[in-house]
Amino acid sequence: MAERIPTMCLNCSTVCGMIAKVENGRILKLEGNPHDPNSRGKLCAKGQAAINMVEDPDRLLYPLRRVGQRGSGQWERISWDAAIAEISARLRRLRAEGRQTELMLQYGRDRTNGFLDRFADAFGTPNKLGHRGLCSLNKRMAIRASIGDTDWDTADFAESRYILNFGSNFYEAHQGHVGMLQRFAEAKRHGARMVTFDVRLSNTAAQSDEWIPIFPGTDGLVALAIGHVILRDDLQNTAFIHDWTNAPLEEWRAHYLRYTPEWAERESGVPANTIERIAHEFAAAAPCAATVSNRGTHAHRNGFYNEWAVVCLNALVGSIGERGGWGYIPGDVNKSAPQPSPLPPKPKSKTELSHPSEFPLVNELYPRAVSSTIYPYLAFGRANIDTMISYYVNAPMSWPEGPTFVRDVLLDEEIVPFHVAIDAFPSETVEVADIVLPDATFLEKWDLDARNSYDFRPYVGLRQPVVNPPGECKDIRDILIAIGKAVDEEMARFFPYENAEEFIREWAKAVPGGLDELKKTGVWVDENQPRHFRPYLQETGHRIGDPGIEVLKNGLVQLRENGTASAKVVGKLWRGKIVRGFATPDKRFQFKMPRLQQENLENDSEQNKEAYMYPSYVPIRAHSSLGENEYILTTFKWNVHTQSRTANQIWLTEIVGDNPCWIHPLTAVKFRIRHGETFCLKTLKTGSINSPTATASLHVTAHVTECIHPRALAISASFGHWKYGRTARGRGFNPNILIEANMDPIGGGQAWNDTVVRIESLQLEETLV
Ligand SMILES: Nc1nc2c(c(=O)[nH]1)N[C@H]1C(S)=C(S)[C@@H](COP(=O)(O)OP(=O)(O)OC[C@H]3O[C@@H](n4cnc5c(=O)[nH]c(N)nc54)[C@H](O)[C@@H]3O)O[C@H]1N2
Ligand SMILES: Nc1nc2c(c(=O)[nH]1)N[C@H]1C(S)=C(S)[C@@H](COP(=O)(O)OP(=O)(O)OC[C@H]3O[C@@H](n4cnc5c(=O)[nH]c(N)nc54)[C@H](O)[C@@H]3O)O[C@H]1N2
Ligand code: SF4
Ligand SMILES: [Mo]
Repeated sequence: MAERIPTMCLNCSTVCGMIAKVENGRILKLEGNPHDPNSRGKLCAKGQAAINMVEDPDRLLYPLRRVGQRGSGQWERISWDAAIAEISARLRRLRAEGRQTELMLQYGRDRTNGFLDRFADAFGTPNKLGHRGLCSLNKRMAIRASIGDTDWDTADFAESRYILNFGSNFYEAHQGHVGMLQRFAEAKRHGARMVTFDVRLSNTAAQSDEWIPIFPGTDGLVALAIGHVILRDDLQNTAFIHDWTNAPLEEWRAHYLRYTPEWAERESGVPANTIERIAHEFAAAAPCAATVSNRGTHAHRNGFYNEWAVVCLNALVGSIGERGGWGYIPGDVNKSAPQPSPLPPKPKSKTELSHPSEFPLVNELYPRAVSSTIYPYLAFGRANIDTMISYYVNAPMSWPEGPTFVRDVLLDEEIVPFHVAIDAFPSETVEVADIVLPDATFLEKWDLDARNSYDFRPYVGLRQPVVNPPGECKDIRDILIAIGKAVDEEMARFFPYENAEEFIREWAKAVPGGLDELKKTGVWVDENQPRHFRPYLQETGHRIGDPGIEVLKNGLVQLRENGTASAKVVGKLWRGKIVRGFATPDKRFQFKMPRLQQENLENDSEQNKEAYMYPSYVPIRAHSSLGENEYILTTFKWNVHTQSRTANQIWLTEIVGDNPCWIHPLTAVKFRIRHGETFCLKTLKTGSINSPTATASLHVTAHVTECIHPRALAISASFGHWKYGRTARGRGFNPNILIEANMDPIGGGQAWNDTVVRIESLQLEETLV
């Protein structure tokens, strides 16, 4: 009889609840866990194909040490004891010499939810650096800056009536995929409508009532123009603006005045009358109206402002926190299940890697998150490291100029003297490592995990081994516990656990029934909490007249503890009650951030500088003077692949095994490129960060389709491996050869969808010859 073991998927970051049917130590089938409040018993194709990941014939099985030159592919098998001894000796020396900041821990899909922090903090390095800046940083920055409570939105799709989608492909990707699309599909059956702005006809656009192709990087301007119409025609929610935003209605009006639908049409190509209509429809559906957005909107040089402008639409119509509106609920599992002590203190040191000086707002709101700077800074001496530990990350594939510049940096032993890769597959990161440690895959390891719940109640899910890892693979926690114990006694204090399971058992004590209960159900939902609507109106429990409670002139309520001089703001007075408000300094939604006038804004007169303290449109300079043969290269996620890491999962690669370049028929005809033919993309790099000006070029195959904006091209980032495994290797193209490190100066996020490319037809060249 097959056993049914609940766990959590990690084939993408949506982390759906999963049940593994296991017999004789092999997985027969992966299904959804109906107890998961987000995914409610459903998995996507990637989740079901994760069996391929476990049984991947190319998996790493043993610790390895490089014997030839770095990158030469020559390895010897070593024991775990030898590997741990070598790594810990190096780390011990760094600590003894006070060189803690010379350890850089580089990670990608880390769902240990705190264990990597424990390791970096215990060691004493601030350089725990993820892929956040490549992923969602601009969006998270804008949300955190405007509401403070969390960095992620959770629209109440189930009860929505109207969804305005700016560049999210949640039918195929997005961090909430399965939970979002199920609920929107339900709402749609009850008459809800969705309008999608995308440069491509994604499957989300296809499932919408309207697809509006948009010129890349102009979503923010369209959102501002929608706001213009709402305010001009007096369709806003005046009470919300008055009570809950940090600027009066007149100030909103004055700012939005300049963003006319006609201007938006000129820049974005979205007809002014469409903008007018959408504004009316959105406002009429409020409060059951919400925006959703993602990398289409924010993965640009002006991404922070674009996202902020989109979020403000919800404030304008007062749909924030409402049923059917734009909600928010923290998705961090540590809020429900705090980390077990002893916890190491956070290191006080800062480096240019953890806190790059050009990004003051990011360093304040989201330290350690600007990713694109890492390799240029290492290469050009702005940062100095001795040891790099890479975990679940593939920088030579995923970073801007990964296969070229980043790979070269990683090959250079002067820049990266010692590199340990903790991976499950022979990746392009493993290629450039000195020591390789084989990790267990997510179906063989332990975590507590959760996301923002589309059911609006916090929950805790369990990831547990459903089969034993093959060879000598070990759970990342076991690896870090072993290294932590071996470095020195002081560090070992924070790793008083026998193994990963013991740590999780301790952690899970925060949940009723603990680990034993979680092992059976896979998930615990905090049913005692009210569903998280209107969180800012929740009463704090304080009353006027309570000892120490003081209401200030601006409505803020502060508490002065018995006899102490310092007071803490605990909420805001609203209609006679003390409520939580937003987690910003003045407890309101931020429509104005005066400090942004001072930040490094690219252009413009003094007059415009003032406008930049509000959500604004910052034109992308490189796009303003596009030559006739120049196009904007965008990239996207395929529904059956996650980043490039599923490319060796054969069921998925049988469905999509290539990444041709989407090109509009008008463009194709102009360059005489036919469907399926190879053509060349070229960029002139500006050298803004990676010094010398240089060109890059890439041969791609054409996917000629009307489903793309005529001035845009699109390539998925799923392929282009030169290592990784027999199924993945040699398929498709890596667009990151063309894309240079280019960050939003405010939000710090990588501008993936801004690259200007020239098309060169190989056919035309041949005819000319
Ligand atoms: N052009 C372009 N580039 C992009 C994007 C894009 O859309 N376009 N997307 C960006 C985004 S959103 C992100 S989040 C980043 C992601 O970039 P990464 O963080 O590099 O990607 P991940 O898929 O999270 O991690 C990939 C690597 O983890 C390793 N791995 C896989 N399974 C395991 C495991 O079980 N254990 C361990 N230890 N390692 C494992 C493999 O080497 C795999 O290649 O890429 C960014 N890069
Ligand atoms: N299947 C799958 N699911 C995933 C992932 C995956 O790799 N594969 N990765 C996970 C991760 S780490 C992330 S960050 C999320 C990403 O989730 P999403 O952001 O939803 O996915 P993307 O494909 O990166 O980008 C969304 C859309 O933006 C469009 N776009 C590009 N430029 C513009 C523009 O200027 N304006 C507009 N309006 N649209 C534009 C693209 O065509 C694409 O359809 O997905 C998560 N889920
Ligand atoms: S969306 Fe698919 S791949 Fe992502 S966690 Fe859910 S089932 Fe797994
Ligand atoms: Mo991402």
